[in-house]
Amino acid sequence: MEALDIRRTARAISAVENHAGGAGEIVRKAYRAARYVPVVGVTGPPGAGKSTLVDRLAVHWADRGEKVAVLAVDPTSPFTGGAVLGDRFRMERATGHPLVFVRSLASRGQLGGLSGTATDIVMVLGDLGFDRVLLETVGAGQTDVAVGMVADAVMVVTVPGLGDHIQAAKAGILEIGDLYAVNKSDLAGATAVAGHLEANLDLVYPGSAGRNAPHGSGTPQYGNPTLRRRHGDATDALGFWRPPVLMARAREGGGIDALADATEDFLAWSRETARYDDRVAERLRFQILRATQGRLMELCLAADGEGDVDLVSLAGEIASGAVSPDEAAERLIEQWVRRASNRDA
Ligand SMILES: Nc1nc2c(ncn2[C@@H]2O[C@H](COP(=O)(O)OP(=O)(O)OP(=O)(O)O)[C@@H](O)[C@H]2O)c(=O)[nH]1
Ligand SMILES: [Mg+2]
Repeated sequence: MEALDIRRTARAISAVENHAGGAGEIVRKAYRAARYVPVVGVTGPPGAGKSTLVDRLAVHWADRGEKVAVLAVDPTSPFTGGAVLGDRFRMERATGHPLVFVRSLASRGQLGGLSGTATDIVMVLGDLGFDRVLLETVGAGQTDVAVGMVADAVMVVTVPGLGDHIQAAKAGILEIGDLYAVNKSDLAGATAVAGHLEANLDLVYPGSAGRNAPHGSGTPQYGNPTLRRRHGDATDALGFWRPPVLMARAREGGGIDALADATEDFLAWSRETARYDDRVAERLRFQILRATQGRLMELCLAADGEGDVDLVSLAGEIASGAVSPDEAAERLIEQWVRRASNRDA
């Protein structure tokens, strides 16, 4: 089997992450190769054992011959100070495996931007020959949204001892998981956590109580539209996915095979029902808009100073309370469009 070129991979990813010279060409080449590899997102509260779990899962798939890339998003902001990277993402088994590449990405507080860059990086990893990407993010509000944006399958990790389960439900974890892992199930209270999760899932997936497999018929229900788009409706026997809840003991390696199998089951279901394609298409639409935003900014910057409206005067108007930044942007764009159409005429 062909070995991983770790250094080449690391260089390519650094270039894309830092928007360094050559990054544009690397990314364009990757999109042209169009090798879409499954991305498994693993999210959950700090200390839940996400890294330990990802370490185990990466080795699980690598032992089966897959080339696995692990991306760990470091949510450390300049304001909160730094966690020590080596500690947060210690993945000893994976790092030592010849078929696994491990890399952390700094989020720099730009979550929308991060998911865009992460999507590009995933494409580059596909082009470099990886077969699967594992993405660890700490579940804290918006990072959840970001992982849902980048990943084809989202695994939400919970643990006993967090206390308020209603709080967890409010934080939106029930809206992002394609599967749930109750880790540290060697500790007391794990069964209760799983029970709470199942009960909450009964509420957000009406008509699906008591079944993980899509069999039988429920009463017509109309749940959360986002979830219906992602997982279908309980009345639709084959087109419905009820996220399973599985127990894990990542530290000792318990429950890993079952989690990996459930992830594969979800990805297979997702492909069969074309929901996989829907997610990819949604992501690509976001990438187009992101690129459009960047391009528009470049164009306006390049033309700055050529018309009556320029950045310096607009900033002055904002400072004096005459306009808001979005009104200023509107004027800048209008001027650019006007000048461009005059040029074309
Ligand atoms: N008891 C028990 N501890 C575990 C288990 N899995 C992981 N841990 C421990 O939990 C602690 C945190 O594990 P990590 O894998 O770093 O957790 P994390 O969610 O990645 O943490 P952050 O990235 O900092 O949010 C470590 O001390 C692990 O050894 C488990 O199954 N049982
Ligand atoms: Mg971690």
